[in-house]
Amino acid sequence: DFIRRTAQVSNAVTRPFPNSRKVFVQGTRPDLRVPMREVIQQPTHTSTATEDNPAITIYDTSGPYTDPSAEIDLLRGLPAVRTAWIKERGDTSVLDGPTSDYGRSRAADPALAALRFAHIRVPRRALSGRNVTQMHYARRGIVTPEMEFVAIRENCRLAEMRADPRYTRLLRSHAGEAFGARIPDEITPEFVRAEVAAGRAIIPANINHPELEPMIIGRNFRVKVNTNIGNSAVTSSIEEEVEKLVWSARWGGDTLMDLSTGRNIHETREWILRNSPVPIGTVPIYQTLEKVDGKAEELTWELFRDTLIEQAEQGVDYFTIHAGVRLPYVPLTADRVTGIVSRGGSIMAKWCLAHHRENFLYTRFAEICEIMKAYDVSFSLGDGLRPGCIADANDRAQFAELETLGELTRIAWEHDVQVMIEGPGHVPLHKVKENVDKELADCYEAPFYTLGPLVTDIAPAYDHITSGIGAANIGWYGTAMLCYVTPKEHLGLPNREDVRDGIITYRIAAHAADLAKGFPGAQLRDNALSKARFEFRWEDQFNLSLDPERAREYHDQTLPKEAHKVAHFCSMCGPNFCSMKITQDVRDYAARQGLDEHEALERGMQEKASEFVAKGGALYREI
Ligand code: IRN
Ligand code: FE2
Repeated sequence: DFIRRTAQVSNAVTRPFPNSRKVFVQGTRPDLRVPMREVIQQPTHTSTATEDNPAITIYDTSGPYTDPSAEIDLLRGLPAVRTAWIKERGDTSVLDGPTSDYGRSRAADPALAALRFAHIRVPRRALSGRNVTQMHYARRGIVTPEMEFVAIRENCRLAEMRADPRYTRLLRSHAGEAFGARIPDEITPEFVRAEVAAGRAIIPANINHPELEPMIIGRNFRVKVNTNIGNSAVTSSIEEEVEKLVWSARWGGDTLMDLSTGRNIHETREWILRNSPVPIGTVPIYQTLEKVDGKAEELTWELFRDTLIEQAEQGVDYFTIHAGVRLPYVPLTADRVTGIVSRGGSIMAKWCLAHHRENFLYTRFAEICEIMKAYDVSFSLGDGLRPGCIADANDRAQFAELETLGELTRIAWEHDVQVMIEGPGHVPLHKVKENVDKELADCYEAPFYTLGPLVTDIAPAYDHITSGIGAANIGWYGTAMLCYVTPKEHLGLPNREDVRDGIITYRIAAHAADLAKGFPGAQLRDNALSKARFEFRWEDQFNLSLDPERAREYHDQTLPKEAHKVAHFCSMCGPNFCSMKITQDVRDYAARQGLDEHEALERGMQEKASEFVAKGGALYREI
């Protein structure tokens, strides 16, 4: 009954983007098709001519949900686009449910047995002694389909556009300042392989998440955005969880962490994974804590290990593991204003203190690596001692942990396990760069993944903004992925609109960083949108924006009529005082009079000035 009700996600989260269509760029094999979104533009009409504007291709995280031709049935899950790639490598075996070593939790869970995904998906693991990580292949010189996929995806048809004269002016761009990042002019599959082999980038892609559209996290690629979802004791059903995933991917979440706790945690995760085109991360210590009824001191390595295997087998792509919270570092937090603010960090600190023993995640780290490499789960090494306020930023506790994360990175890489490093938190703007520099040095350039940081503590209800400022800066300096923060941070559970505000804020930060770094082709969308704005192509201005729906909505609050969508003004300055209209008038005037544009501008401005005075000189007017 429950299952039947949730077979489809609602139109509220899948409604198509205006004037957009899904396009696929074909790779070297027929089953390698990289989805992108193309925004169709309208022609420019001037007094003298009509000019066509070319379509703009946009990096697309939304998966099949925005493809009107895709048949989506949540009961079946998304098409498993990677299955053939994984099978062909010949290094995995199929797990046969309850009889497998790793199947204990599945067998013990009657609710899971009722799930209908079993008929379409059989979990796999590496054949004994084999390693199935993208890093392992990369280091042996193998370019996997996943690597080719992300190369095509990062480029977003840049080579095609460079060869097409209609894009020449739109491709103009500033050189960036990349702080030691080395971004090539075009991303090749071989470049992807080399970056993954060096540990500078990761492709989170569990062999049991074949529904995934691969993406890459590294500072020589586009800056990515992670979103978080979770249920809580008081809210959320499973169908709401899947809708949250679709919602997150729609607005541009590149990855998603399922931070659910409580009842149905395993089933919730299964539904999310089977229906997710983006990599899914979790913090396995949360579920382990549930298994001991919330008593941190009762956690054991064995329980944690079983939880890791359970989740790895389901297809989780990356695990936050707080292995750097070492016993001797806990006292370093004693003088802090806000102590330990990480959930996972505080759980492990409590365990360490209760037993007065070293963190078992640290002492068992090599054993954890054995599990990670059997499924290709990436590490997201947790920042359990991140600063929770401006006063605690960059303190000894934070940096001691970071140094340990570097030591653990080395161990993971000995196992060819992919690693990224989690970072803060709350940091004043002038201390942000030091975080990146230290992370790159101490963790051997493993990708950095930060939560904001918030650059001030004084704006609860606006912490998407306080953190978005830190995120744009830290992304520019070299952080590879930004963990979003919603306006409800520190206050409560975000609702759907909060999530949207958080994601859009972080897409702004990530794009600002890409522009500043000079990522090839990043400026195209800015150029196209600005040209549309200048030419009063309102529809194109909305459609090219990060949130076309809200842009249109705000415009329509004052100028709702269809006719206004071609009007050469908006309600900010009104019809007579629009600077862009004046400039265009001047250009037309110059063309007609055979004048130089500067002379015409002088004359035109004078005319407008008299017009302004004649009309009473009011700057704000009702329209
Ligand atoms: C990201 C960077 N630093 C922390 N994060 C995210 O914070 C992490 O990936 C996870 O989604 C969330 C909660 O982590 P704690 O509070 O358990 O450390
Ligand atoms: Fe905080």
